[in-house]
Amino acid sequence: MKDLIEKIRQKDRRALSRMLSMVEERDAKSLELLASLFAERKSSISIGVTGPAGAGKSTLIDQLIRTYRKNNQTVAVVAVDPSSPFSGGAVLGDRVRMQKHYEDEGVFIRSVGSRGKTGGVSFSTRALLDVMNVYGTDVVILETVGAGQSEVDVMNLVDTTLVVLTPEGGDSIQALKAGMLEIADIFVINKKDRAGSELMAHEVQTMISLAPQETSWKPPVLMTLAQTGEGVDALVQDIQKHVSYLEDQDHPEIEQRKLLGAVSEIIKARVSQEVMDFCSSDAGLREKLQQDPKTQNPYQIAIECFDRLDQARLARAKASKGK
Ligand SMILES: Nc1nc2c(ncn2[C@@H]2O[C@H](COP(=O)(O)OP(=O)(O)OP(=O)(O)O)[C@@H](O)[C@H]2O)c(=O)[nH]1
Ligand SMILES: [Mg+2]
Repeated sequence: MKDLIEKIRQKDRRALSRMLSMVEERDAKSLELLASLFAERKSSISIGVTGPAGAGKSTLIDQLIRTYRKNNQTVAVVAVDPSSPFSGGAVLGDRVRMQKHYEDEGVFIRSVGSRGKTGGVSFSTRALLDVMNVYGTDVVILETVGAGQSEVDVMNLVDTTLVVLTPEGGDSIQALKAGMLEIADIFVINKKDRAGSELMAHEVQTMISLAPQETSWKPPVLMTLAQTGEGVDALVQDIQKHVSYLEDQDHPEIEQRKLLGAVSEIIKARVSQEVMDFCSSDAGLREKLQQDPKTQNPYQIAIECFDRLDQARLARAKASKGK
């Protein structure tokens, strides 16, 4: 483990990859690893990109990567989205485009799937972002499809949130209803080549002016054509403005709430995994699951699992005292 930590400090790409896998697979040692490395996080720009499916988030991120790479900045991308090009679910064109970045030493792309692990994606995402920060990439970008509360929660992990909307369909309005308005630091109306984009930008402006203003930051509304990169330079400038705005802020009560949120999320992930691991290996539970489901009571089964977990813990505690 010490060896791995040392290699990450020396910016060994393969060590980083191994550590990221350990974190994602919730290796038993990963929590200790994260704890020992946490203080070594370097300051980096962290950007969240969310919005409806197909809005052009990945295309826009591709352009952001290009821009930052031109300035010699290193970039990490974490995609929390099973259909994202980063996880290989996209059309060929996207894959070919991303392939170029995979070959670039200054770019890391990683996707987070729930993959049956308990504790939600929040924990894995947080841990991956922290590892990237320890490694020290200049920019960290998080992509999520804005489909609900869990995506909104994940956006708390980054400093600057871009909400990407398009003039197409009613998805964008739905997204605003689903809480995207509250989390946006910058609005991006993408696909400006499509009819209705000006109107969309105008509507969003109106919504912003009507929404109760909680901070002194007023989210700008930008228009982009992600396929060609049009509007991306202005976007990068606004991201920088937001980063500077945050640097001037000091909100201890928000920091405190974030810390509490982080602790409870880490505990939840660990506890739910421990309980699930125990219960799924429990012979009593397996036997019940093999019986006629109609005769079974799920609450009762859960209670019995908890009882056996308590007993196992007690036995472990006694054994360690006896040593
Ligand atoms: N016309 C037009 N098409 C675009 C633009 N930006 C992206 N697209 C296309 O829109 C489609 C979806 O783009 P993606 O970047 O995969 O969108 P996404 O938001 O990442 O999609 P998911 O990850 O599946 O939610 C692709 O076919 C892109 O080529 C744009 O500015 N104009
Ligand atoms: Mg995508």
